[in-house]
Amino acid sequence: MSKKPVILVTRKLPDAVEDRLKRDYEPMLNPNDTLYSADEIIKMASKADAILPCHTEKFTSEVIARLPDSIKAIANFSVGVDHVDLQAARDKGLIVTNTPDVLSDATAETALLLLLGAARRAGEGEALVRQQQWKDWSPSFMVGVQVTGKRLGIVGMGRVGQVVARRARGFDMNIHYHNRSRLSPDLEDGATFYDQLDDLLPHCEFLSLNCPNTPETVGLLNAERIARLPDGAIVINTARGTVVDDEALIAALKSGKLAAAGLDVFNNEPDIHPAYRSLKNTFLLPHIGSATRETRNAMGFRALDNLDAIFAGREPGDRVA
Ligand code: 8YV
Repeated sequence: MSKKPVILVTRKLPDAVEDRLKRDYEPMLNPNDTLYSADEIIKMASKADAILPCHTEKFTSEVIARLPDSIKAIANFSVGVDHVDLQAARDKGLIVTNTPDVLSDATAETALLLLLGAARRAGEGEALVRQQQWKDWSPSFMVGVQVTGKRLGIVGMGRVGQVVARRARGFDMNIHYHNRSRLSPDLEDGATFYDQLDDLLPHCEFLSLNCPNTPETVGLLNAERIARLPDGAIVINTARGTVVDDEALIAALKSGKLAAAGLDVFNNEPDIHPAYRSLKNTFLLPHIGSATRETRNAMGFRALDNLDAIFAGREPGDRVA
């Protein structure tokens, strides 16, 4: 019987995923879910044929260059691959895969949760109840922004953006979007397309960021772009923290230019800009976009489908490098 490939799994994965790993591979598991350093990964990788990491492990060009030749693939447990230097991986002949599709519903749910939570001041209200600071009711108490029928601008109308649009239509929201390319009429489903991001912004009572982290999107929501939003707009981010210029967003939340922001992703997670915590008009989540049982299982199985293909000599379905 030929030896099963050895897979270095950097984080604790759902039980069902680890069971399949044990059945089909020789996994090097991380039962305590320790966050490995690059040096530790490089050392452990010398015994492995592939790595199954999360976005918490950074595969910079330096790390990739130091990976042992035994490693054939990096099969990510994530759709975003901004933690991997794809060009360095290609140069080293590594196959890199991700897990698209399976987390679109969960991430869109989180976007809607942020949208509602930010608009209706859910974080602030929850803290009042929890800290026994809820003293009274009055017509002016905890008044927020109504969501129903408002205009929602979506930046990045890929898989997640399209589901956000569908769910938002349940609140009778009018969908406007900017994307690298215009969607076909059936996918667009009546949404208004803007070729230029700057032309979209003045229409956005709500703005949802759903674009990947690429050199083009770093700092995309900066002071100039925020100025183009209507006064009192609400910004939602389930994409990556890098898409936002923190100082500009914080200034706009402080001045009242923006009514609120709902954020699941941040620059420098988990050591986020402290001002986000002290502002009352932020609704904050700790990067839980894909954190449902169903989705985390599906992400793991998708990563394993990719590994199965790689070790069977087939082209993996989700190859990004
Ligand atoms: C995941 C994500 O939780 O898949 C992504 O790109 O941002 C998250 O939803 C995380 O990346 C898992 O590694």
